[in-house]
Amino acid sequence: MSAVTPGSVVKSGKVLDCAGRKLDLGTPRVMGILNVTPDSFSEGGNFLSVDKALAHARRMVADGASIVDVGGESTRPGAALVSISKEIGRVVPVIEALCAELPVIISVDTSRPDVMAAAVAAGAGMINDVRALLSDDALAAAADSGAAVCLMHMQGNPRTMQNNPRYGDVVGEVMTFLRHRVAACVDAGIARQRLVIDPGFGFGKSLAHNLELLKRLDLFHELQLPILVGMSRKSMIGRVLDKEVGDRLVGGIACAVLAVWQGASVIRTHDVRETVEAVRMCHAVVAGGF
Ligand code: 7PJ
Repeated sequence: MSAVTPGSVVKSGKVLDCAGRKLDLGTPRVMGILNVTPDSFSEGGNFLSVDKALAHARRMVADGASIVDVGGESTRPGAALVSISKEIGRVVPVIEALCAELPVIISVDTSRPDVMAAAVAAGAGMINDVRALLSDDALAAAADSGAAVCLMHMQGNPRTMQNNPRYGDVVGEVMTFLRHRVAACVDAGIARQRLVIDPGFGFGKSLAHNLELLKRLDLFHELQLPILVGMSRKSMIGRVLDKEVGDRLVGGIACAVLAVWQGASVIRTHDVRETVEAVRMCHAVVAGGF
């Protein structure tokens, strides 16, 4: 821990522009995961109806989530492909209902330009794209939307990414990728105040790669953008602790704390209540002032 400067969070204290709404990232925020897919790996099929999705989102907001991330296409290896209209049909009614009721930022987890546009028209303030706007027309759709964008790193594609991930220097290569995507966004007219970066834990990374990225997360401040991380219930925790997906909460909290300690601004999680508590405790130490 000696290489880590606890004050680093102050460097990335920023306000994120989410289609005109401002999200203050001066304190780290928790993004709650709302899957509206029948096949996502840890909560498969639980929140398929709008009412169930709403109830779960209400719970996450009451527990302290500042962002709710709505996903209609599973990125799990081997997951079935969903048509664009099916994805829109899943996420838009949920986003409309959430925006009408909840005082938080709604994010859409998608790589498809038509879904981005429909979701932002329905009230979403953030686009969370695991493909970092590399799909055809995604850059322009995101730029036009005015929404904030989370740019995530992935090596390969979801179907094959875990087959044999390879890097010379994982931190350097992920950072180079994100630097190029940030530049592409700025060139396309997306202001830096709308951008968040994410190393993409588990997306084309071995256990060793994931652990190194977490250990060196503070290096990503070089890009001078807020950092989002998603490690909740992922296999990096299962592998270290030898735990099944339903039994990874404590490991996930440890990862969240290590990320906030190094200045992460947003923690994406299934376990909002516990993560909010851990993040607040960690931030109290990081921010000082006592
Ligand atoms: C991530 C994500 C992540 C961002 C998923 C899962 C797999 N979006 N979407 N970062 N992971 N930004 O939730 O386990 O790590 S889907």
